[in-house]
Amino acid sequence: MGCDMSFLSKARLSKDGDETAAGGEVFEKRILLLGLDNAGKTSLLFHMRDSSFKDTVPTVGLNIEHIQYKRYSLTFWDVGGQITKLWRHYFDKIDGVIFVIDSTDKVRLQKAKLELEKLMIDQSIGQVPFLIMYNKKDIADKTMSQEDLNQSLAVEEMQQHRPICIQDCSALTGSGIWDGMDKMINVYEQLKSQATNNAEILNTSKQQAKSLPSEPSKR
Ligand SMILES: Nc1nc2c(ncn2[C@@H]2O[C@H](COP(=O)(O)OP(=O)(O)OP(=O)(O)O)[C@@H](O)[C@H]2O)c(=O)[nH]1
Ligand SMILES: [Mg+2]
Repeated sequence: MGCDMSFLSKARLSKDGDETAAGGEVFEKRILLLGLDNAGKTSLLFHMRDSSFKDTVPTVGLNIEHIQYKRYSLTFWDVGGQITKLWRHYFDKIDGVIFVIDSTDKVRLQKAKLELEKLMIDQSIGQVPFLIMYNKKDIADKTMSQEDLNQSLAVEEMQQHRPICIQDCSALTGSGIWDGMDKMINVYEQLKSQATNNAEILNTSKQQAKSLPSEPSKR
């Protein structure tokens, strides 16, 4: 499943467009990493940072990492999954959410769904894109298929509320991690080109308005 782009007209635009020393534009995004404890959020973050798998301990509080990827300066906020009530403290001014699911954990899938649903309808998060990462895909004999996971989580229904991308991945092997980020970045690129188009349309209509005679011509 790719990304449903129908939300584009509703999504908010973030503060883009700082210049780098080299003259290219850099786009800053603040992304929250959420999901139940043991889902693999910190492992994914460390793999993005170091390109290798690192041992983790359960996160108490949060980890923050800045990662440069393509034209994007990404700040990830990895919040511990044990006390989900604390997540709301980090909802302000975010540009996206990565929700990590342990694809081998059938028992807690419904709990993960409940937490995800709460986020989907939370007004304070805004219309930012969500990327759902089905992690631990390397555990071949235990992982649920993407189709089954989408169905159990009712992803299609959730897509009515906000933009959602889906990605299988493994923080152990690294597979799928950057494919997921590319999907998220693709959404940002679409939002950007939509904003440019809107600005051009506004500009053209302003110019057309200026070129109209201010008073009707008298014969
Ligand atoms: N096989 C496998 N194990 C993984 C993967 N990702 C994480 N793990 C393991 O799952 C456990 C939990 O990983 P963490 O990254 O600490 O999970 P977390 O979501 O940050 O958990 P909290 O900090 O408690 O919220 C650790 O033992 C990891 O080594 C994966 O893709 N494959
Ligand atoms: Mg953690």
